Amino acid sequence: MNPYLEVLQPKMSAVDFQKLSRLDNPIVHEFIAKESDLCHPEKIFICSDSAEDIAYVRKQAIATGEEQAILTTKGHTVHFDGEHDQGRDRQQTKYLVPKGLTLSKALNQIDRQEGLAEVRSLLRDSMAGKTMIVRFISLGPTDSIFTILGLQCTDSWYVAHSEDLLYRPGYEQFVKAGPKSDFLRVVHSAGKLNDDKVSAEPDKKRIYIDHMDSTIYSVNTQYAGNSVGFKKLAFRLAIRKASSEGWLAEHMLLMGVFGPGGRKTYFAGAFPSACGKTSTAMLPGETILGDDIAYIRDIDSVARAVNVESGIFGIIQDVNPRDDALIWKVLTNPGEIIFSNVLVKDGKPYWLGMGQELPKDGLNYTGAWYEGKKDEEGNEIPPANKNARYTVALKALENVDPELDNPMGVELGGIMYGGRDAKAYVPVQQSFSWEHGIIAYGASLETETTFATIGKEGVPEINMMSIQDFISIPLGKNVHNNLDFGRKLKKRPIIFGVNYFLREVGNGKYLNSPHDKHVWVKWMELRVHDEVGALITPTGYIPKYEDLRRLFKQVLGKNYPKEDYIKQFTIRVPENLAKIDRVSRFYQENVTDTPLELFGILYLQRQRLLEAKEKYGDYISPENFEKETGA
Ligand code: SPV
Ligand code: MN
Repeated sequence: MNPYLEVLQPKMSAVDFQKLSRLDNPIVHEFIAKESDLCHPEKIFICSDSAEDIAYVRKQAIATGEEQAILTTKGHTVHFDGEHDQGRDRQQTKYLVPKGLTLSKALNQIDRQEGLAEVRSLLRDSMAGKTMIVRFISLGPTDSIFTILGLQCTDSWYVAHSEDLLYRPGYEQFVKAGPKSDFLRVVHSAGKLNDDKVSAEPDKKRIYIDHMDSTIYSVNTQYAGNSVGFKKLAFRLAIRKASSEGWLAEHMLLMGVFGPGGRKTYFAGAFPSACGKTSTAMLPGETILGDDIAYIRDIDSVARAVNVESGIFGIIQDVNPRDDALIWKVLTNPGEIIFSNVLVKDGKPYWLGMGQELPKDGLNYTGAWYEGKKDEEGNEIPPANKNARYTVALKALENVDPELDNPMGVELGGIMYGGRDAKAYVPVQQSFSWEHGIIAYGASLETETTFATIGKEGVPEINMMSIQDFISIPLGKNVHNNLDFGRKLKKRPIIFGVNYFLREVGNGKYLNSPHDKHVWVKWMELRVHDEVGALITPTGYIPKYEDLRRLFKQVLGKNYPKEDYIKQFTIRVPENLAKIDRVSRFYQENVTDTPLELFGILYLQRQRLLEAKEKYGDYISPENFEKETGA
């Protein structure tokens, strides 16, 4: 027996010890022993992939009060996070950077020694009197070139339960892997809990990423975006790994879109948080593979992608039976679901924008809630948090794609980049080339801060490829990696830019309904197969009116007036020039290693805009643009 097993044995049952010993991997044993020594749990539970262990985690989440079984629908539970723990915490999420190494200054960082000392002191004895749950998971399908193994030590049964819904089990993968050190490690403690079983010391919340040791530390938080280490935290480590190994780890949805004759084309889509990613992935009649994180590899010169996860931690605000029929059905029927930060009244969960009146009182993330209740600053507390969420396994959805667990992934026909851009980009356009798409749509992605992160909402910002919050390599290197990845492919996915948030000049009204994205997706599918033409504008290829009119009818049963098309697809020269200025400035000021190509491609786009302006003025109706040859 190795010395680590020896120290661990007294903390666990004979059965758990047997499960741990079955892993022929002293590196795993050492990690658990080290973290146990630091956090001092009373007991350790080793969670294998067995149905029995998984049921036990679920049972404990309820028994300890982190989840409450107060919802009447079978399988539904509710979890609350603290008032100051309702989103990802950018301020307190930092990279540990060793002396002598630098990261782009746009990234939040702390000296590694200092950060380690701080977070480890916060973790010291954090699990006293509690059980440390050890979970093994597989990021990506199992037994695949995409597989990355992950090991988490946490004292939160809610976190362990969430992981069960969100990831593929990995215990047997660890058994198979033998003494391998190449796995991601996460240590999490919810810290001291108050009577409501909520992290009681939000001011001591820290989320630190140590890429030197492939380890993530998270303490004094329960919000899944901060505590489920395999989500956005492991993603940061994966981005580094991908960068050094020549593949891509992306904040992207994956979906199948049906074309004529039942053809299915797979798309990946990058959108910043709360910009329509999940609702795109769940379009009715299409298939869903994933809504958050994808790994993309070049396999035999073809871009193939997998969903890193196997479940959804989705925003519940605005989910209603009319706009989101599929997920509505899942959320209102029996099955395993964790609701978080919703309002509960008489055994029923309620959320903002659900299409019905909400009760005037109930239980929410602030405890007993009543209409007019105010927070410490005197602001009225909403019935449910805007960032209230549901956690569910993808297999609960009737349109889950059959290739979800294919170890080879799916072949990508297209990639979309979608921001929150009120002023400049048209609702959908296709890039002139891989490089143009990566730079003008991906690297130029702009959004506004939303409720998915703690802090002020509505602040405009660049969100490169929607991974600005998660990037862990120099920003310029990421642009370079993306350019390079496509260049090596024989068959490059077609790149599209989408924008669901364009507003009318003058009155500021949104120009599109949330349903319109279905039409854009169908248009993209046809473009991938070269089955519809397009108009050439300075910023990309845009749809022709006739094609959209036909698709609006076909997909949504709606008439699509020409005036709408013209408003939506008018090229706004001043706004587009201003966008190019902002993007160029961002890279000039923040990124020392920007590939020169970025400035070149933006320069050409500026020239095209200026030439068009010369001919047609500031606001150019799509009717002025020429058809692509052959269209
Ligand atoms: C996001 O905010 O992008 C999410 C949820 O997908 S979180 O887990 O908080 O990252
Ligand atoms: Mn996300």
